[in-house]
Amino acid sequence: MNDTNDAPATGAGTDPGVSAGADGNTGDAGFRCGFVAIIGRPNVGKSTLMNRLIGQKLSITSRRPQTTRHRIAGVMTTDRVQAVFIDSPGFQQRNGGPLNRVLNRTAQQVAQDADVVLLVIDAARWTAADAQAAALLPAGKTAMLVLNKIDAVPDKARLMRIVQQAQQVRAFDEVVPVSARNGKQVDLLMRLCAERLPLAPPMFGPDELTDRSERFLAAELIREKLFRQLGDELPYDCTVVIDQYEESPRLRRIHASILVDRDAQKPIVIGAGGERLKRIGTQAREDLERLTGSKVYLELFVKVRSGWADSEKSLRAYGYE
Ligand SMILES: Nc1nc2c(ncn2[C@@H]2O[C@H](COP(=O)(O)OP(=O)(O)OP(=O)(O)O)[C@@H](O)[C@H]2O)c(=O)[nH]1
Ligand SMILES: [Mg+2]
Repeated sequence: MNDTNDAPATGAGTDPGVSAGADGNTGDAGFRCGFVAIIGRPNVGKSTLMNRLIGQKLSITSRRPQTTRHRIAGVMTTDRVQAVFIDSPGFQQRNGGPLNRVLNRTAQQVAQDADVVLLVIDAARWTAADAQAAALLPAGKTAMLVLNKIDAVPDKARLMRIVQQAQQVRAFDEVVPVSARNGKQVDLLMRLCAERLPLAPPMFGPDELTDRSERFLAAELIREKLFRQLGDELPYDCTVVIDQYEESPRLRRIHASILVDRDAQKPIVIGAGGERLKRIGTQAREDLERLTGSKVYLELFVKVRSGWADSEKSLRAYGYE
């Protein structure tokens, strides 16, 4: 299965429309800067939304739940505001193994540290998992309900019912229906976020897009291709590590390993005659060349590391916070 239904990242918010600060200041004194956490259950489109908000394909997305495993910042800067969006792993209602525990802790921490929290839900329904995520939002924090995927919900009366259900769990400061896929109302969401950020100087340089290294983004892009190529065939216990990353101005030479949990999973990743691994490599290389603006030489290996996701200690060794 090849999941290519990714939203094109054309960018919504070149101008989030914050004029002077609330105190009427202009210039540096009126500059707003802060963190916007993107929270919600798996697969509601959090990463697609962040990419759309910042106008870049930064966070990986796929049709499968639990695509995002690491918090990642996406920075949007204008001459008046800097919004630092934090994409987080989808919030799990079931208490699964160590990986789920770590992912939930990450999501909760992200919400705690933010100036504004966006609870993203699928506009088609309000689920018990949404209610649980809403109930866990820190009290007293600016929180907005984002109903995503409105392109797929023709019945607008349904949205009203969902909003009522959500408001019973948490009094949201704003309710914003959007489509991360086609960008509808994402500029409005950007404006509402910007208005709520505190008056503060920028934390990132004007051209900085993320807090993550190129090496991290490379591993994530390979994992995205793996997820998209494998569909439902492989359980979640695979990850990607970068073994070697050589950087010169016009070339990146990268060796990466895909770690699977069991011997039997290896041929699934490699595919008949190595076809699948080759496709994963080609697609990842193309994305990496776009991201780095340089030529990329990518070599992929598949290795068995039994139990890599079985304990929090080994998860830490593989970069999970
Ligand atoms: N129709 C439609 N689909 C969308 C929209 N936004 C995202 N999707 C799709 O929803 C799926 C999940 O998107 P992601 O952005 O990976 O979702 P996520 O919430 O980050 O998922 P996790 O990282 O697993 O928690 C992908 O197939 C997206 O293409 C939207 O506005 N409309
Ligand atoms: Mg995600």
